[in-house]
Amino acid sequence: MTNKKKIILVGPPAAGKTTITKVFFQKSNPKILLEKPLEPTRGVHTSLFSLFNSELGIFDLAGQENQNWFSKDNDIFEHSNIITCIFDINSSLENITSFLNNIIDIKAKFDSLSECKIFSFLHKIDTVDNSYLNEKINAIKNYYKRKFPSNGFYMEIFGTSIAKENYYPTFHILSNILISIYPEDNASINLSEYENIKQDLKIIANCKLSVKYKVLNLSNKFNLSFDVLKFHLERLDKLGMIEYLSYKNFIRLTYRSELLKKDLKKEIDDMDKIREDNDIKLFNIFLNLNKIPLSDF
Ligand SMILES: Nc1nc2c(ncn2[C@@H]2O[C@H](COP(=O)(O)OP(=O)(O)O)[C@@H](O)[C@H]2O)c(=O)[nH]1
Ligand SMILES: [Mg+2]
Repeated sequence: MTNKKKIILVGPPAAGKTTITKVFFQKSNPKILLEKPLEPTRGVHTSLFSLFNSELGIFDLAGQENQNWFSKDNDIFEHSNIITCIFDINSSLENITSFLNNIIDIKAKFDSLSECKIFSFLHKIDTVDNSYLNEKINAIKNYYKRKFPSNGFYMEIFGTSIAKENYYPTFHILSNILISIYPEDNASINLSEYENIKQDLKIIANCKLSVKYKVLNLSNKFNLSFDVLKFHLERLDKLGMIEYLSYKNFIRLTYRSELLKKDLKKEIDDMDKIREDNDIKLFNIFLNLNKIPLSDF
């Protein structure tokens, strides 16, 4: 049996938990999810993946049922590797800390959570300015310094959002959190895979947005054999970077690529410097992530 990893997303209703899961783990278009809100989640929404020889469960807990998660149903938290608490950045300090206090109590209650890491996202930072975000983070940190003056309570707090300018920074935060529960060598990238990812990125960098490309022609454009090109296109499709059109005879870059392209050009010119780059790590993680049917878990 491979090992199991468990990540919980929890927070007040309408904070953005389901949106985050859908946008980053299910390739949903962030533009559409900002315009067309989702139905509130009922109970727990579970997504299962395989990643680096583990079974990874991501549990999105309905905010409407928080009182149950904190009382009679609190065994849902057992054996979590990570609990990510998601708040609307505009929530009051009092609401945020009283929610976090419940999570701290739960962590203390279960032995299986002794190694569990707690993170907080102050989400929807696109609705505030940077100074407000920093003030809020400091206010939360100061509250916990006062509450636990001796040993403290260490928790990383991030500002997140699915809006255009925050999309990749947030994606990188999530990837780094995800990778933090795996041994380092699991996620190391060998030279041939590094070259593969470099080629994936070159295809994105050198295709224009909104243009339909004939797959046959791309083989010439990138000087790749048809099979090698197809290999890269399958990877880019898996990452949600391209979409296939006309029975896979054509491709087009997606909105995910559009957001990535903004920073990509300068990196591509200096590829050797980006071995440790966040985008390479992100590609590596999400290329290794495979959805598994619920019944197999
Ligand atoms: N401005 C803004 N709104 C967001 C963001 N993420 C989610 N939302 C909105 O927040 C609302 C609640 O999202 P949802 O994912 O259903 O929240 P949940 O109850 O925590 O699962 C929806 O209307 C989303 O469009 C974001 O990054 N910025
Ligand atoms: Mg939800």
